[in-house]
Amino acid sequence: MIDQLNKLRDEALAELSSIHDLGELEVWRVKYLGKKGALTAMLRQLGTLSPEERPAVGQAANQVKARLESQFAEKEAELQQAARALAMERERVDVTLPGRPLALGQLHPTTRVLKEILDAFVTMGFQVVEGPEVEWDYYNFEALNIPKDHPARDMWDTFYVSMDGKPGEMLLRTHTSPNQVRVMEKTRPPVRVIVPGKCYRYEAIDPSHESMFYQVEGLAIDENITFADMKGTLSAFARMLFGQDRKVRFRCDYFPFVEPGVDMSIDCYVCKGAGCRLCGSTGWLEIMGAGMVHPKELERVGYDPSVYSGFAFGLGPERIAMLKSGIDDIRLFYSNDLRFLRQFR
Ligand code: 2NM
Repeated sequence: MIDQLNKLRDEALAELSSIHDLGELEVWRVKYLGKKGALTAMLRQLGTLSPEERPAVGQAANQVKARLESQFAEKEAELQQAARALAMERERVDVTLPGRPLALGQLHPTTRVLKEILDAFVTMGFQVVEGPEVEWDYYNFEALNIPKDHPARDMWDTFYVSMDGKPGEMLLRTHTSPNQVRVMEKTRPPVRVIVPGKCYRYEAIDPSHESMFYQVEGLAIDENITFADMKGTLSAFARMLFGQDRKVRFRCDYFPFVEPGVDMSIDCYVCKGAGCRLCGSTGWLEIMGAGMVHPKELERVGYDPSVYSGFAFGLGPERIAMLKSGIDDIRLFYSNDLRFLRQFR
């Protein structure tokens, strides 16, 4: 029986040496040391031995048991240590790697050019003022010399908001001028304001017309303000945005709220007048409308037109952005195509 015990020990130890993970080790433990294991079975047979044989075999059996248990414990510790090391290795972080870049947003192309436009006028002493996008018919039309039956209304069709008792009296503003009127009602000259904001028109949408767009309008009222002041201010603005060597051109235009009214163009900075696609071979790019505020406007807000005069102007930031960045379709601005928007960093 001692031979059998030694044989069992040698087999068990040989098997143990080829074990590489904790799962196999558990199988080994059950096979040799478990309740129904090989060694346990032999220990049970001790009872069948004669009293003379029993001490020697018993001692040998206990030695084998002790040996297997201690080898098992050693192997278990070794494998647990290896498993921990492996887990550590898997979770290893290379702290010297550069960080992941944050996904930074950027300003919308309209916002960017809006800031540029406002900065230019703020530099010249204008204050930025904002006002309501939903307006009364009075401020959007009547107070701007556009009475209900006047054909000029055709230039600014819009979206009407229904209001109890006053149908058709409230609307989405078609320009930011109503807010200039509000400023004049609230303050006395000198006035130097610039009014940015969203405007709305009932338009047939095409590459140069949207039903929502931005406007920047400006107003300067004081004693002795002349047409020359207007030309000087607007020329300085055009050169700040499009380059100091820009030429400017003013031509007659009609707006009901000014007299005289003009539009301003800059010489085409792409072809320098030679003619190209951007300027439609005219050599000129129209960038804004302007004029001397109509005396009736001044009277309506209580300014004496024999004492005060002034100029007003309006421009579209999307159009300015289109000219500056070579964008050929205004619809790109508000259709949320990230491929378009991400180009403006
Ligand atoms: C333009 C062109 C010309 C304008 C006039 C006024 C007001 F309220 F003072 F009468 N605000 N803006 C004006 C004048 C706007 O946009 C093309």
